[in-house]
Amino acid sequence: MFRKADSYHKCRPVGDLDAPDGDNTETFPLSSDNESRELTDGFHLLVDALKLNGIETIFTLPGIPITDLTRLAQAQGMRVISFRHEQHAGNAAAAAGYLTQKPGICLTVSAPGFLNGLTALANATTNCFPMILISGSSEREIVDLQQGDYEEMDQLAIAKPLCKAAYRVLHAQDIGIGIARAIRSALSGRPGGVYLDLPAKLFAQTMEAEAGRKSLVKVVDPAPRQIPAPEAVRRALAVLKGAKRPLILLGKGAAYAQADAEIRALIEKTGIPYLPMSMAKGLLPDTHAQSASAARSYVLAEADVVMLIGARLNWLLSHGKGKTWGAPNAKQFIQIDISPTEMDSNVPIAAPLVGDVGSCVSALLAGIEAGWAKPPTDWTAAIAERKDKNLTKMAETLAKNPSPMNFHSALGAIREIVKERPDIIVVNEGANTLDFARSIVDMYEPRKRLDVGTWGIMGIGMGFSVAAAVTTGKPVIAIEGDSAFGFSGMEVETICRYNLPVCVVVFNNNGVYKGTDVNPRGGDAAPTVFVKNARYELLMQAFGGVGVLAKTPDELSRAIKEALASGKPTLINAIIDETAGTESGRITNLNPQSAAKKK
Ligand code: ADP
Ligand code: TPW
Repeated sequence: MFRKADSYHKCRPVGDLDAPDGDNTETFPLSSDNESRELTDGFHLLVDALKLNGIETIFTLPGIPITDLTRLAQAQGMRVISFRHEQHAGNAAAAAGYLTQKPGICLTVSAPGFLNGLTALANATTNCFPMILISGSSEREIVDLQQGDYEEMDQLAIAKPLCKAAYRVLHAQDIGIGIARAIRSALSGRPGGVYLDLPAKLFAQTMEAEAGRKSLVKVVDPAPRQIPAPEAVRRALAVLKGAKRPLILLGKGAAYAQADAEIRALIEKTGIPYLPMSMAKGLLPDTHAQSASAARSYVLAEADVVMLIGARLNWLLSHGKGKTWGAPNAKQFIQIDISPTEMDSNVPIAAPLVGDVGSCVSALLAGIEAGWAKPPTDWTAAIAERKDKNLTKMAETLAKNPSPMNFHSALGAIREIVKERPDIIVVNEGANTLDFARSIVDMYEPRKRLDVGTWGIMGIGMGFSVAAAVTTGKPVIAIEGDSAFGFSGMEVETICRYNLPVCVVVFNNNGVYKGTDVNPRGGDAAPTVFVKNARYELLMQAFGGVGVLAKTPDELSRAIKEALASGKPTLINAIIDETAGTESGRITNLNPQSAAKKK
């Protein structure tokens, strides 16, 4: 952990580029009479502070001033996963945070590296995933006077509005408290992204090792349980009891909370039908009798009481109002959320239950006496009828085998594989590829589905896949639109370098949404189309992985099975009919031109 202040920086430059004016080698300022005094420095304190708090992995891209930090972290036994672009390191950190309930760490260089990581930090905050973006920064004195330092930027000011909290550490003795504050901010209450600004000078600062050791902080109970008030529990139970057509809506906050057994018990004991939001799929198996996914429109419109568990009434739920939700003001909402200000954000919440999902659900369970009446059968039977009808329709569609493949036939093959291997993690992005996969590929276990989340952001694919493989050791299937894949495609090299069991399936329909647009004036290609018949599989082969071209569901299925059996990085170029799909998938209505048409 700590070492005699002798060798580390004497034998290697602090930076990884030669300083413009020559030697940039630094030595510790030891006086002759304390040659054996034990010292530590910013580099070591940072690694020690993270390890002390059980953080074992760093997602990064090296450069001045953090190169040595990445080397030291690895030398000290941390897993250091080095990416080709900071956004993907940041996305990996965010997904790791979501999967493990420990903040994922993304470490970047200053200005441009920091900015590349910032999208991921903002996205993590939007998704309520805990992560910490740690960026090296330039000399404060020069930045503040805007004198033009190497990669000069006031990073702290820029990060602040885009994350939950932002801190800067100026002195080595404050590293311990800085890391502690970052961890607690990321994890407590509503989880989110935290920015930690570390000026280059800090890393080489030395202090007495013993004082350094004492300055470190092991955070006690970083995400304290938040117990709901008893009267709030009683109110929620009363509203639930009065319901004739109750519905439970599970969101990714419920999945994050890891209260899987309690949630399942609540749903099964009450007998209430439930709908999982995209990343809550698998919290209970999608094949569960009470799942109302296949009757989604019906239950949203008809339910009279809706209990939200870790889900916001944002655009993904039409803000809790409008046509989707049936007759105006005909519903009562119960909402379980750790963030008090989430209540009444879009519509009035009749019974707010502020607390962590585990505590709130346990409190509700405790209040449900043995004689709890299950929902009226006319409600559950009406749902079952619609479900059956829609599932039969889906089965008919999946049974077709068109040539070329369409989204359904390709996803039908993946659906069967996930059914056989429910421990696989599915990463999913694109437009049609996302929307169809969400409804076709059933999930069976909690936190096995990672996708574009609250923003519907493209580019999470390879970063999330790397994080999923690294943090769980489980195989990953990344179901990617060809446009979506392009945002992080270079990270296939990262996947090969760490030999991760990731199988990327590119749904290749020659463009964004589809590949059929034509420029009416001739000349340049239309903005949404790509090079036709692109050979994405060769990208994986370039780095020693397996690349396969699949034109039929059988070929696709065989290639995925081989990837799962071998554990080798694999990319399958799945050729999809370029006329299949719709503009923007299922959110066509959000396109300005369709809004204008409606007027
Ligand atoms: P989805 O997109 O799946 O509908 P959202 O991201 O909109 O889900 O909502 C997640 C919600 O869960 C957020 O409002 C967040 O505050 C909440 N949340 C996150 N973790 C917890 C937790 N441990 N307990 C209670 N609520 C939580
Ligand atoms: C960071 C806008 C939404 S979906 C999409 C884009 C560019 C790609 C759709 O094409 P793809 O999928 O992936 O080939 P498919 O199945 O329909 O063929 N930039 C960012 N985020 C978003 N959401 C966009 C642009 C977008």
